[in-house]
This record gives sequence, structure tokens and C-alpha cells, in this order.
Amino acid sequence: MTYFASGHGACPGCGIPVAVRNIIDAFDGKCFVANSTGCLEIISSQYGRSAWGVPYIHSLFENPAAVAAGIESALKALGRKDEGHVLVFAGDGATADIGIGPLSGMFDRNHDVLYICLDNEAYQNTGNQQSGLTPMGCLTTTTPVGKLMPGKIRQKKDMVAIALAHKLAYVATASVAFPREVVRKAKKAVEFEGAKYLQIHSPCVTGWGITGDQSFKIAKLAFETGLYPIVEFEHGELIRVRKIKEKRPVEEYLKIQKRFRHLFTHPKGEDVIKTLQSIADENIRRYNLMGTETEV
Ligand SMILES: Cc1ncc(C[n+]2csc(CCOP(=O)(O)OP(=O)(O)O)c2C)c(N)n1
Ligand SMILES: [Mg+2]
Repeated sequence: MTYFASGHGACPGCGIPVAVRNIIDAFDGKCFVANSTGCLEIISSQYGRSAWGVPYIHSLFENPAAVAAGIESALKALGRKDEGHVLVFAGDGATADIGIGPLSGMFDRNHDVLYICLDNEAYQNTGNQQSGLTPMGCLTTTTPVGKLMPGKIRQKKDMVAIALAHKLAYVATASVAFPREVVRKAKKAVEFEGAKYLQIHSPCVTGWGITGDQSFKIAKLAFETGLYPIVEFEHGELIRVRKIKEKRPVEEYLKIQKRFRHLFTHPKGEDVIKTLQSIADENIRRYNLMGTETEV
């Protein structure tokens, strides 16, 4: 029995429906979902059709956190809190950019909501525009590559730090490359009363310029370079990290994706690659990602 039906319109190789299905199935369908405009909504709830076997509402691009706060307050007022967890599924654009105001408010009021950011590192359903979570050096339609511009100039926004700054009980990252860990973290998160944040890295086949059969491998590589640290915080304290067994250079990750390929020929590319490598190294140092002690 699954609560997210096959027959939805996701691209072959997209990790989003896999993560979503695993999470809502792990809750045995006992959840209420608010979903911002974005890939997940487009592929699962076209007019007249729905993949959802749980109560589901499509919010605006900018307000899934506010909608979820309303659902949670209504369930509380009606004495129906035991009927399910309130979840948000939202893209990185909805989360880090346009919806960050309502998200901050929901965090601040500490609604009993698990907010899940599906991070495919750009506005993908509208054709690959940059978001705050797009990495440096990345080609998008709004960060084009030209004589002067080597793709996105600024770094990926640290949404984990922003979530932590709200003093949430639970904040974590995960990757579609490690599906059991995604489920473990969602289940762990809902044990905490109040607002929770889970950010899941998910490659986009079309936006990243990869093939469907590469996507999970590339997600794993993002983690193995240190560019996408997989971390878990309880009450603001780092309690667990996924350890990198064999560190991979960022070039290995970059060169297999069309969105980064220009970095190997562009005059500013070498500097950008160096910066990305230092970001990865800094993540490894800061979160102590190498070694074996506290494995997930
Ligand atoms: C106010 C507003 N501006 C723009 C849009 C068009 N729009 C819909 S979804 C989207 C991007 C979604 O990006 P993200 O949240 O990262 O989700 P993804 O599609 O990548 O899963 C945009 C620009 C909109 N629906 N509403
Ligand atoms: Mg996105």
C-alpha cells in the first residue's frame, strides 16, 4: 500500500517522488500535506488527477508554511491533532527565497509542523532559474555564462544556519541518495513538538544536464565531495553527521553536469572551482565529516 501513486508526471530519475512516497508511507498516510507551487505539485496534482492518498493542499509558491500553520492550528482547535502530522513539501526557491518570510513566521510561532525542503538547487519547474540554494558557478537561465560571468557569482545560502537561528528542536539535511536515512530523519523529526526543518538534496535531470540513471550517483557524489554535508541537529546541537568514507574532489562532481561544465574552459572557471573546493573542505572541517566514529 502506498499513499503516493505511480502514474505521476515526474521525470525519470527524479528523486523527489521517491523521497515523498517513502516519507508519507512511513507515516502510514497519517499526515496532512501543504505543497508549494513547484515540480512536486506540477507532477502530482494536475487538474482532474492526483497522486496523493493523503489530505493534500496546493498552496501558493510563497506560502506553504503559512498554510501548514493554519492546518495545524485548525487541527488543534478541533481536537484532531492525533489524526496526523502536518508536513510541508516545498522547493528550494519556495523555501530560501519567496517563502522565507512566512517560513520564518511559522518557525517563530513554533507550529507543530515538519517543513521539508526539496532542494534541486534552482527553480526547476519553470525551467532552471537560480534560487538562493543554487551553488556558486552554476549555469541557470538567470545566471548565464558569458565572457564576464562564470555562472552564479554568490554561494549557496546556508538554510540550515537560518533554521537553527530560529532555535528549532530539530534541523537536518539528507539526500535522495540515502533513502532509508530520509525516512529515519522524517520519523525522528516528528517526535519533537514544534517546528522542524529537513532539507533533502535532489538532483534535477533537466536543470543539471544529467541523465536519469545518473541522478542518485550524482547525489551521492555531492555528499562525498563535502559540498552537501549531511547533518542532524537536536535543540541546536550537532548530534550526528554522515561520515565520508572516501573523499572525492569537487571536479569529479562538477564535470559530469552540464550546469558546471563551462567551469573547465571559462577564464574564471579555475578560481570558481578552487572556491567550491574550499567550501567543500570547510564543510568537512566544520562538521568533522571524515572518519568513522558517529556513523549514521
Ligand atoms: C508569486 C509567484 N511568482 C512566480 C511564480 C512562478 N513559479 C511557480 S513555481 C516557480 C519555481 C519553483 O521553484 P522551487 O521552489 O525551487 O521548486 P521546483 O520547481 O524546483 O521543485 C516559479 C518561479 C508563481 N507561481 N508565483
Ligand atoms: Mg527547486
